[in-house]
Amino acid sequence: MGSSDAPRPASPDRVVIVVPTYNEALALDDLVHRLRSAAPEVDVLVVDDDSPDGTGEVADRLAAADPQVSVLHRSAKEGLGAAYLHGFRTALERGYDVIGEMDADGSHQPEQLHLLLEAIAEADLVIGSRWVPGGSIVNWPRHRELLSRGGNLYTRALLGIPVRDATAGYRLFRRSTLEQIDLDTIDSLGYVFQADLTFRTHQAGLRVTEVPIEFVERVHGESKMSRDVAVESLRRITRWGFGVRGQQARRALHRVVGGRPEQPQLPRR
Ligand SMILES: Nc1nc2c(ncn2[C@@H]2O[C@H](COP(=O)(O)OP(=O)(O)OP(=O)(O)O)[C@@H](O)[C@H]2O)c(=O)[nH]1
Ligand SMILES: [Mg+2]
Repeated sequence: MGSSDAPRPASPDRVVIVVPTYNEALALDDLVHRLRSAAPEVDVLVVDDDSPDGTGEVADRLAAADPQVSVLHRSAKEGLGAAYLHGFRTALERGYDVIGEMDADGSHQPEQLHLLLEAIAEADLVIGSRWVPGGSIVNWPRHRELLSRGGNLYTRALLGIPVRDATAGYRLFRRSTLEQIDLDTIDSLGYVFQADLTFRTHQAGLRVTEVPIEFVERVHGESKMSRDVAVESLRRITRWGFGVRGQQARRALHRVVGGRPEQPQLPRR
């Protein structure tokens, strides 16, 4: 069939999903094949931090076999946020309209990507959410569920953002969102990066939409979640929270002090 007979895509947007990897050799091949067959129009950019288990070579093999898959090799493990920043900058340079995030371990299911792609038409950031009605988790240990629910409750309350799963890592950003939130000033290198970007997007007055997803516990490999990662999150979110509260207090004070002239004036004689 000639290419002119092919159905035109519903949206002309060029989309890339950035997949950060550290020791995901057992999971990556399956994930990339699922992603490419679930959303054939979407490109994949793997960002590997020189994984000792050979993930980088798996990614190279996938890229050699498929022009829509490419790889960034970084020289050392510097955290999830650092890997995503590198991937986002490269995706922006390459001219993509929509830039996404997905874990390599199969927790985020490529077969649900269409839900996020549909929602990005009316949003600046779409989050695949575990904690909105219809969202779910499969085989996640109770302590991880409590950590995620508690962390999200804390984040929402402290930062005042109306997002149920601010720490989730299944997302789509419009390129304009990433251009607006100033990637150069982000220094959250660990998992708190996700909350940081949610907060910045909300602060910029942009539209954040959550769509329910099913989050599945990884089958292969090990979690990179650690005590240090959790402590970094707690520290930073608390600091930002006090920043927000300080701003609100200053604004309220300003309204009181600055509001005096607007008080009803006594008629002059
Ligand atoms: N490039 C890079 N990728 C990372 C780094 N840390 C984590 N990742 C990747 O980020 C994704 C999320 O990490 P996970 O360990 O699955 O974190 P998690 O989903 O919170 O933890 P589990 O639920 O236990 O799997 C995976 O694809 C990891 O391979 C890192 O320092 N560098
Ligand atoms: Mg995971």
